Amino acid sequence: MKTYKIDERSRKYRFGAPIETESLVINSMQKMTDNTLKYFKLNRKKNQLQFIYKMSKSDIVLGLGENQRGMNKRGGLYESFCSDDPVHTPDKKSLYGAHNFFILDGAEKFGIFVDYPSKVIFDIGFSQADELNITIEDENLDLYIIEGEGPKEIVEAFLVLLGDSYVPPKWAFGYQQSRWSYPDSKEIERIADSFLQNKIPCDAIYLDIDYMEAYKDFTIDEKRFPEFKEFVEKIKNKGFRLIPIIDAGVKIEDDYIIYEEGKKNDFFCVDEDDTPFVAAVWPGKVHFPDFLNPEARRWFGLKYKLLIDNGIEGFWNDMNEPAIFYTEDSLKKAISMAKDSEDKNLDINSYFNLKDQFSNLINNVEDYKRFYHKIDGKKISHYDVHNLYGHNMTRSAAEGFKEIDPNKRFLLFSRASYIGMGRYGGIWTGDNHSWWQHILLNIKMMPALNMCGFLYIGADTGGFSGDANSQLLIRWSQFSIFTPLFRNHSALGTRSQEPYAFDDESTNIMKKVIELRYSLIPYIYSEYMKAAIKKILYFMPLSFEYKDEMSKRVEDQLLVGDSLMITPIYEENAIGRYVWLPEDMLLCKIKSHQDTRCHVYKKGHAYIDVELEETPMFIRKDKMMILGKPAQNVEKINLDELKIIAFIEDGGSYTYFDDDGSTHSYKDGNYSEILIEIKKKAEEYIVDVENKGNYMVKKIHFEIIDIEGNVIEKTVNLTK
Ligand code: MIG
Repeated sequence: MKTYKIDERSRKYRFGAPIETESLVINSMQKMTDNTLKYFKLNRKKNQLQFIYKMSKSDIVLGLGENQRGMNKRGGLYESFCSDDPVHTPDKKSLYGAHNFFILDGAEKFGIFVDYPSKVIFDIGFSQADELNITIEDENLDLYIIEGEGPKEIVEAFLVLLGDSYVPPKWAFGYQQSRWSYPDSKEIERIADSFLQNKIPCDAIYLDIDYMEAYKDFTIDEKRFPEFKEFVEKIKNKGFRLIPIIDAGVKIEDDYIIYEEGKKNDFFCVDEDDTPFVAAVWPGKVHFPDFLNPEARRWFGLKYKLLIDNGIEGFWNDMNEPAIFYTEDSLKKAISMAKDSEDKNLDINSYFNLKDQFSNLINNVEDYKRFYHKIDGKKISHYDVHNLYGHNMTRSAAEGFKEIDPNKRFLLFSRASYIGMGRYGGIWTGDNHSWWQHILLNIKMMPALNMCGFLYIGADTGGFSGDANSQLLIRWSQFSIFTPLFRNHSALGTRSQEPYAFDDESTNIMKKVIELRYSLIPYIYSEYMKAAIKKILYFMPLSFEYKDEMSKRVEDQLLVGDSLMITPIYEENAIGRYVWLPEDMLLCKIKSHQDTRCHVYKKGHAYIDVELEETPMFIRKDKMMILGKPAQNVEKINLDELKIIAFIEDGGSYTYFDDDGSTHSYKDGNYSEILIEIKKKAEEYIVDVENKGNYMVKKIHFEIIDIEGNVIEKTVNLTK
């Protein structure tokens, strides 16, 4: 083992000669003479490394990104192995992402990143209540340990190692409508018109796999989408962007250009005999582009231009674990077994064995061991780098965009991911269900994903599989208005769940909830951009800011940005809930931007009433929330006048951020900031507003609420 110092907080331990994942962006390292591994006991066996930490009673474990169970991961067994598993029940050990970073907050405090691209097992007090155990089946590994005073400082030190976060265009903070699938241009237009008729804001409509010709990447089905370019423009003129899906597998079909080029240039993953590996997914038989090969990555990334040239400005990358429905060999084996059984009187065990042959065809781990990548001329088993596949597909797209249109921000998010992919795109959390439990899972996952460097995140609002009722969609949306990606998506064959798909009353509530999202965009965007630029968190567990014991245990409330604590309703038929207030806070219940009721709540436990049409949010003490007026889409939002609701005891400040929303020039300092300060002097409040930059607000209305609930109103006109 070799030890390197990265900076004051972070140390790297290298075992053997691991594969470079390129997940971190570290510029310098210093070899250390002190080679003792901190915190963990190392158990080294042949082909295995195991790290053991004895937990004390009060230790909590936070992180691991996209995973099941609690925000506190204690008690669970998790396996990092990107998996296309559409049934997210609590017993599942792997979902689509591999996010091997967590922090331990307790007697000792540290963060750990296991930079290993194949399976990692995290046994966090599952086998033995007080033992944390990390196991890999390999002797080669990079391990990072990050230290800091508290969980927040540790995570922020880790985010620095991850580099600059992906930033989408500003319109991607609008509401987005999806379904598998809106089958043709007529249906898409009908959806767009329904939003306009109902006056429900929306910025994007999704194209799922049926827009393609025979599920071939970068093609358009001309019958269902004739004159695609003109159609994209027509929908854009109505105020909506179209977001097509891109799948990982490339259809094997003569004269299909992507297939031909990939084959000619050896850009596909190969099998044992060096011939392109064949798997079956939606298009039937496919090859998988070797995204770990830089040339193949560049080739595929530049193909997005075929759609960009039609006016497309955003994409979602799917099936990139990669998902495999079956491989030829395994299907043949199953079929021959079925044939052999045909005339036999099967006993029950043989029957189940036969049945398993078929049900185990999908995403079979053995198949991941049967194909290879080429890295620096060396042939590497896919299994050994499995978790880097989706990451590099999304990297391929992001690097493509940079070449195609360097200063433009594109929308991009992926299903599979590895830590570090947050530089290239966002993620959605895959195929959840229209289950109330999945709202809670969504709430718990968001801060864990942020800790792993993913800022542009969200779940299928309303649930993907299963049928949603209107109440579920409303309550879920009241949470999703705070997630950077706010997209309603549902599966083939399920009940329609567009915001207007239920009764009139529900439509009206959904309209107001989505309008609230648009009112909140000045705050959400400002907080997102500050998080991206300063490498801080957007979502946080309460314990990152409040040091009381209760705040460590609360799992269904989140801090959102600098000013808000949210307490979503996630139980069916609930008309209120219990909340924990680590300090005095101001509860605002919002029915619409004209109908907001705020009350001061004292520190402690409380029960709050929240009717179906109300979205609750707490403004923290000495903090302020900034609101604009809703509009049909993000570009139509008028930011001339903003409203600030502030909850002030002694005084507080807020930095409001804005920029052009469409280019990368914020990186060169091209953005605006308004520094707002409220001070209490004697019995008076003094408001100070300093205006820097170009994207300007003309007027701010202040509603300052003091600790007794008195309201003081003020209006400030801004000058440059
Ligand atoms: O095997 O493209 O997670 O969002 O609608 C299913 C169809 C493939 C899985 C994605 C889902 C998408 C669906 N896809």
